[in-house]
Amino acid sequence: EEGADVPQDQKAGWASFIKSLAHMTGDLSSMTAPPFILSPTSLTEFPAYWAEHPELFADISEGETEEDRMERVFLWFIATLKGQYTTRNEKMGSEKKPLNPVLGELFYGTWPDVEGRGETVLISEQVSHHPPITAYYVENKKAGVALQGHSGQKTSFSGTSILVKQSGHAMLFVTPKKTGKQETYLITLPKLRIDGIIWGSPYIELTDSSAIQASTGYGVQIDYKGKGYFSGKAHMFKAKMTKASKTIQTFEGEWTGVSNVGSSKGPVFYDADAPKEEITVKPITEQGQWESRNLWQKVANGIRGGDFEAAGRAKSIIENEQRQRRRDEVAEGTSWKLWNFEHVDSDPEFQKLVAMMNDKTQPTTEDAYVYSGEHYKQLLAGASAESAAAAPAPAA
Ligand code: HCR
Repeated sequence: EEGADVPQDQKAGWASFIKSLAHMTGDLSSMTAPPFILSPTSLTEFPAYWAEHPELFADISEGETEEDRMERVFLWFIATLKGQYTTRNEKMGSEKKPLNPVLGELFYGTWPDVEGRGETVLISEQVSHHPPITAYYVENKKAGVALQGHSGQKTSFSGTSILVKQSGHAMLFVTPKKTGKQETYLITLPKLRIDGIIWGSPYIELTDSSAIQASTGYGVQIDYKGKGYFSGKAHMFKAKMTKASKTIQTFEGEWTGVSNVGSSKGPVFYDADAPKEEITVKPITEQGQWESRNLWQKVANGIRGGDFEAAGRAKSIIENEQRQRRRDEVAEGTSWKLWNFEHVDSDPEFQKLVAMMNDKTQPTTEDAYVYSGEHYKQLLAGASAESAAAAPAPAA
């Protein structure tokens, strides 16, 4: 029955939300959805999904050969997918509507240095509100691996599913332990289909293809299929690693489960049951006012506690303040300055890698957000100055 998973008192609200999808013009972020589908988490937190397997991220630079490193990059990429696209279903029962970040919103966190693998840090920032775009930088200095990217979404409605085209791309920078010579990998993003809308229990299926193109000439194309394509299973992929149009290796399986090298009878490539490590974030009381969990605290508490009026009021305060800022900027002839990133129209390394890519997996836009880390570095310097001041004076 339609709306089977929608709470009784929100069925009318869900039905009108579905109707409104047909008239959707811009992005979904501005749309009002009934409370049961709201998530207390902002989209600025999502880039953390790139590093929830910090050991696989760090291990990339340990690869002995160009081919080995390409395979390690691909392994790490596949390992991120389950977290990226199914976490809300696992934690909250279905895909939910995340909080729409404000311009300038920040999300900072780390994964600890365990067994000498090095610390991994995440710097995430909302760099555009209309359309919503989040830029991120993930780095393990010790390992010599860094990821710089940005993510936006263009949504439409098919009548039964929400279709999401991801805009943006990521660049992975690897300094191999073996050669010490930096390699780059351009990563493009899959398309999403949000199914289960009619029942009120949305979930994601990945569609079409994405790719990873290395400066070494190696590349991987990944084709995604849902139920009834390659087999009766959901969340399937097939991938092909090539160099100079020559196939080096194939992979296939479930991105939420087991995948194999070669055919489904080949050796296990990755098992998505492997535990993931969540990011460590400062306590809210120590966060700055632009940091996501601090900024949205009242809204999130309202959503979690079922007090949607309080959530709504808190959200209006934030949004009104934002509107006022934008009006002030217009009046003063100024514009918002990003904290940690710089917008560029394109860059030579990106162009070089795109040219090596198959048309159908190429990103739709060339622009990028280059990490400067200005605000994050100031914060670190401030923190160490504080702890230095608090520490006892060194003995003379
Ligand atoms: C489409 C989506 C917002 C964007 C989310 C993205 C694409 C963001 C970048 C991450 O790296 C991966 C990612 C995962 C999410 O699955 C995806 C979200 C799923 C739903 C949400 C819509 C804006 C909200 C749809 C509202 C429905 C659930 C009623």
